[in-house]
Amino acid sequence: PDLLAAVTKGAEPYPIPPGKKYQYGTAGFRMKAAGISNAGLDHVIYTVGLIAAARSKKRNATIGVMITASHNPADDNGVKLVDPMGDMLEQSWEGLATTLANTPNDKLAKAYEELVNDTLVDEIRQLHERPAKVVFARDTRASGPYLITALKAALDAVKVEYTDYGLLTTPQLHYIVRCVNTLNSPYAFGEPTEKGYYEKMATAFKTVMHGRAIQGPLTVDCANGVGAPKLKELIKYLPSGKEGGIDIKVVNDDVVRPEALNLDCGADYVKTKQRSPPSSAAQPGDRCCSLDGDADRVVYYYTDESKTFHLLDGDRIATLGAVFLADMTRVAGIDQKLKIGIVQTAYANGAATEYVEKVLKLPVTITPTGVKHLHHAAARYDIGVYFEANGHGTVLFSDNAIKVIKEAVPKSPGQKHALESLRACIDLINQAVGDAISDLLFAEVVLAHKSWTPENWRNTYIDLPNRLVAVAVHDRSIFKATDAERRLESPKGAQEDIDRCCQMYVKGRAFARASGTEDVVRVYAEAHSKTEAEKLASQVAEVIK
Ligand code: NG1
Ligand code: ZN
Repeated sequence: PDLLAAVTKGAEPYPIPPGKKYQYGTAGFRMKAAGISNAGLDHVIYTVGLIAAARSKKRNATIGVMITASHNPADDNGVKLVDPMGDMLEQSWEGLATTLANTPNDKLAKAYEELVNDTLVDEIRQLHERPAKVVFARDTRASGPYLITALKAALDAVKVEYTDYGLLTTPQLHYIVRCVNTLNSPYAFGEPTEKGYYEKMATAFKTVMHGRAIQGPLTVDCANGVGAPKLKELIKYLPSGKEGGIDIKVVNDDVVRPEALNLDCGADYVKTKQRSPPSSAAQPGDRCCSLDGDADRVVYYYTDESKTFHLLDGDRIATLGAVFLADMTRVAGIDQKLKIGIVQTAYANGAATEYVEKVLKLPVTITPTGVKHLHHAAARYDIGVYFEANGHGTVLFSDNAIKVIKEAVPKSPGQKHALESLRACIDLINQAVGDAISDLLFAEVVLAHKSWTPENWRNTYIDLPNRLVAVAVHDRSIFKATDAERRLESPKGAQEDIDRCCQMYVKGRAFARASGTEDVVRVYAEAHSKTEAEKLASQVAEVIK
């Protein structure tokens, strides 16, 4: 009863504004935070504190809470929950989080009690007694510190032990959660500190590099977000170009002016506008990449001698990584024991899919949009490489793969080198979640091994011209997709119309699906020329309107 009174009391400063409806979406809760109490994000965060406590009791493990709105404008903010192994909150709990967020303060204590009671019926007594632990962090947004106050109020009310990690990238928090929960186990992930993260990555990087230097500097656009100070910190642990390592130039690192975040820079800008940030001083041929506001997405790009911009997106990073890992397992003589595959969504360029299947001869799985779908599909391979075209992804190694790689006995110096590289890749790649900083180091390592320029990388296959448009519709809920979102099953007849449009073009492929994060239907189209891809996209948009 004391506890429940505390929940009600603690919630007082954070009432739910009238008429608000919240939904735990693909990326947690996200909304405008300017005039926070108008949007009620503080109320949402308070309820997320309660959910984190209940989830921690249920799983008997530490749960993570990250306050960020990723690539969204500086005025927005949001929150996502991290499950014990550093993965995203289990889907069945998203509904519970939504219900609690929509509960007014006077009913919150009761709702929390029911939540804890219902989640594990036969352990009711222990569950309320069970200690809970939560760790949290935030990105650089101005609204972050206030929202942390709301989160702490909830955790204090339900007497949960917590650690405030201050500013972190989203993947760093996922890393910490996994480390805390695997400490002293055979699956220990690392030291649960920021320093532990840098040391693990730097050690792995040095091992895979074998003293080989990376040619030319890499320019990293940090979207004026939390990735900037964190990448600068990591650089202190990495060998420089002269020492057989890498030279990284950090740009768009202004975290002092909050409004600069994601403004005319960052991964989302580069991917959607298909151009370099206007502030870029890169010269033709320079290797560049852009992170998003919480550093869980990365895309590469360069301009050629004629100043034409070339994007090397998530599909490219996936194929680059898969080529390297497949080569290394072959050299190490363990390729017969490991099933390597790539996971994409329908937004992957058709040329990328064809390259993987026909040239690399690796299997491809297509899943619905959203990294949780890709992550689960990748876990079915021994080495599963997954990326969304927009740059969110990573590589997963199965327990079997880790065992095979760790236990293999080399029969030659070549095999020894390959096995050491594979072992280091297991550490270099943040398997908890897609991590821009870890992904870019991995991409750099592969480019160095192959002595590839960005142009060599681009020449592995040429993207089909494509067009992505957002179509405003009256009610997007009538658009029901099937077959990994590549076909519409409703409204009736729409898919037949789309098929007819596609048949009119060489290499024509198009699909329409309702967005999970915005009130629009997205139409993607590709064809063998730019004009045709654009025509196809507008024809399909007409079908949808
Ligand atoms: P929606 O709005 O459902 O298309 C977008 C991105 C996803 C993913 C999520 C989560 C595209 C086409 N879609 O999803 O890839 O990143 O946001 O942030 O880029
Ligand atoms: Zn992000």
